[in-house]
Amino acid sequence: MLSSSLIRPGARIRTLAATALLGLLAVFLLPVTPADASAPLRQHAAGRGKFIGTALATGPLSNETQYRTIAATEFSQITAENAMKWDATEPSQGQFNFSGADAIVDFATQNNQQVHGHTLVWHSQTPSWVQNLGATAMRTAMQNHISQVAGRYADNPALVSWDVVNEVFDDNGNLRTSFWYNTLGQSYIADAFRAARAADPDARLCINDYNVEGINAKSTAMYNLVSSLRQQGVPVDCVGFQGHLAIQYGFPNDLQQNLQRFADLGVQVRITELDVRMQMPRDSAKDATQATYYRNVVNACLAVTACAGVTIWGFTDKYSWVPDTFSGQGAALIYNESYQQKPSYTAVHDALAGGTSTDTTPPTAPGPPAATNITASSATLTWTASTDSGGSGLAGYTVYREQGSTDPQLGQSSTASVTLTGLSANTQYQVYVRARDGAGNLSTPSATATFTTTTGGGGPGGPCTATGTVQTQWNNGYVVQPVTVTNTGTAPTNGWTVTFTLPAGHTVTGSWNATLTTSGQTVTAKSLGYNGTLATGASTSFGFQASRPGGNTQTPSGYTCSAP
Ligand code: 9MR
Repeated sequence: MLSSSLIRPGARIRTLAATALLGLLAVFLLPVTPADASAPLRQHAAGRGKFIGTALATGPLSNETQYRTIAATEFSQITAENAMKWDATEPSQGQFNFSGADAIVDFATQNNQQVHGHTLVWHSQTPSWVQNLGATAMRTAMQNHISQVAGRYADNPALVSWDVVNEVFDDNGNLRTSFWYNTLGQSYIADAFRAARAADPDARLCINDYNVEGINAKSTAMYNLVSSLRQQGVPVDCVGFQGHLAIQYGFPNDLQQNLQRFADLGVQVRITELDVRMQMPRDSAKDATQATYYRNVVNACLAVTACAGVTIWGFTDKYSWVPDTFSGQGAALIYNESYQQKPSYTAVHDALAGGTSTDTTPPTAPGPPAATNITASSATLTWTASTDSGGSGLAGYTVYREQGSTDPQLGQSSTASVTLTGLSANTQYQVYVRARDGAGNLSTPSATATFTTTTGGGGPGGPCTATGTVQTQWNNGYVVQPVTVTNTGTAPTNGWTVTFTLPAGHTVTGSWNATLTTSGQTVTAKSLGYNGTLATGASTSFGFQASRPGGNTQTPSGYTCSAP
């Protein structure tokens, strides 16, 4: 929070007061009632005391009417996707260019929107002239850049907040060894905040990062840094959680809890760069899952008083950074390439509009699943559909494996059937299904069904089994050791092959006691000369190490052995 002594007397204070009064009037005069159900996002967000933001690219902003219209109508806060970054604003030392940044601020002003400045100090999109400076010159250049860029908009009432430093952590929670850190040490962070406060005393100053949505090593490092900076009197007012999510990596279910622990430090929190990507092509099941992610993020922010709002990283799939960065992935936003609203738009809209009348009635429980087409690694489950009467509609089903305290998900479907893949051979599975509705309510579980996958292998050397144990894991990697291979046949093996499924985005980085090859998500491990022969009942083992996207908690599954 800004203390009043830090607020400079002047135009901004009067503007803030006037805005607050208008906001109050808006709340009283324009209650969000069912008659407003189709109102734009920003109207519903205002009714809940939050902003709804989007990142904007200056190209389409200057030459696409549809882009401008949606940006102006639907959103109450704007972030420049690139136009305020260092490479745009100070490409060579002391030569400032504010054409793109001004275009964003002017657009926001015309449309009665706020601007969140992004970003003053980052390791990326910073020209090499900065990176090559020595320590003293680099610190001076940083302070000058902050002073010029934040200073330019300090008296502009549209510009309300800044990402002062961006992405200062590695995924394991260590400070990123960027050129900033390597040249200046950790002190550059506090120095940047102090310089920003001096340049714009009444802007809210944020630290921003990705993979910090859930409670994990990186978000805990962020928590500790923010706490310690504030104890030292460094002006950190706000924490930005970027929210670059992917449906294949699961939703960070502790998002609300995580936001709240930061809020309890006394800082404002916000979602700054929300998008939810998927493996292409889109389909209705993926769209439904994506919509649930968007809804959950908005609901988490609504549930935390100190959460100021949610910014989506662009709004149309026509202009999204995702396909350029993650090959084969996309469709991460709330409008498609032709500016049609997607289910994710409806989810954001309805969550913001929901008020207290959100659907809280879960769907009925699905019927008991029946397993057919059972192989060594797959099975098809079919059940009687659920119904939903709460208003938000049935969104889909999740299949779980009954396994005690935490039951892992085996699959998801938007219809009353799914084919599970990546199962282990010769293994008994006890499974059940839960339905979910558009508001994220989960039904009670169906009755369980039990089936056993068939035995893999079975060639001349006899069948074998493989089981993998995760020996150790960290935020963005793990070691599986041992993968135990056992000859369950009646004759010795003459070489064995184990296959298993690597979750999307994971990469094998090392292995021992077997030769591993990867094709798509399937890894094939072949025995070596010295461990291919196993007597009946004998075991051997191999191991491997893999990396995975930070924050992703999946590990491989479906170890299947054959000994042809
Ligand atoms: O969306 C931005 C893309 O157009 C740029 O090419 C990219 C360059 O690094 O930056 C993207 O925005 C990033 C943001 O500034 C910081 N968090 C991650 C965003 C996605 O990469």
